[in-house]
Amino acid sequence: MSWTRSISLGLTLTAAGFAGLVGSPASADTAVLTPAADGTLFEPLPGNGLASSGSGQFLYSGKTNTLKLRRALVRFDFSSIPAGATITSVSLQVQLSRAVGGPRDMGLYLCAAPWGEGVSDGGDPGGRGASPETGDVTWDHSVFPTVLWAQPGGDYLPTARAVAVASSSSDPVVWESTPDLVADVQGWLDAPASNLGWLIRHVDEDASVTGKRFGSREHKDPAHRPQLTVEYTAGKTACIADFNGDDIVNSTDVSDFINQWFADQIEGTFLTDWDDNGVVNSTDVSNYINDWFASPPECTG
Ligand SMILES: [Ca+2]
Ligand SMILES: [Ca+2]
Ligand SMILES: [Ca+2]
Repeated sequence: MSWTRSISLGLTLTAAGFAGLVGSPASADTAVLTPAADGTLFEPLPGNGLASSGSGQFLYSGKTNTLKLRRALVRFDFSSIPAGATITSVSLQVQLSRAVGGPRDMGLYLCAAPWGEGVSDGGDPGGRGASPETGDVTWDHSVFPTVLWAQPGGDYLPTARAVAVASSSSDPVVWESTPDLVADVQGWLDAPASNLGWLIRHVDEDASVTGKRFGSREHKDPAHRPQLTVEYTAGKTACIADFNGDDIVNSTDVSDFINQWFADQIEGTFLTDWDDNGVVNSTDVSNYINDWFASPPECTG
């Protein structure tokens, strides 16, 4: 058929006229997530037992006044973000509640092994942790008491994905979005089994007393819990405008779409309900045409 056709909406759809129908692009959404799991690696003093605080209110990074290191772990669940979404921005905030040693750079590092969270609770102030319980992380264990890290202190990749300054005792620490953080979350969304989370540690671990304490996901005040803000656009496959499924996007798809759109009106079907809102109307035509024009070269042959 010709796709110059006057339809009941009063629109005359011509090839040239489609350009005038271009409307809003795919909508942007934001998810604010608290961790699915978090904990601290407590470097033990010689002769002392291992410690953990899987369910305590606090996480730690830096060096204590006994000159032992602390490193934190956080992992998030991205199942609330639709599969196929495109991640556009990722930032993490934690809330400090104790700090020594002045401003320090804290980095996010990609964790390289699965790890657990048990019910140990170091309490408040909590900087020494508590005896580890089954499933906890320790300086030596990714899953106490059965699984060891390859390296004591945790397995992680050596380059920070983002760095933020941890300043005084009551400030938030905010890691602003970086391409690396966006890539991490995109990868975890696309392949959830690869999601091992981030390790948080001071960039300079040689400096003397530097310890920082911040809220865990178990903190009694939700405002003190880590918050990951993820911005994304809902996913559509690149060749979504291939309406007739012949692996090429061309004018036949437009005429087939318009034919089906009229058929939907007559038959009460919804095959052209392009925005999935339960109504077949002119918005679906303009949205389809948007997607048709947005088709990348690999879809149009
Ligand atoms: Ca925890
Ligand atoms: Ca096609
Ligand atoms: Ca619709």
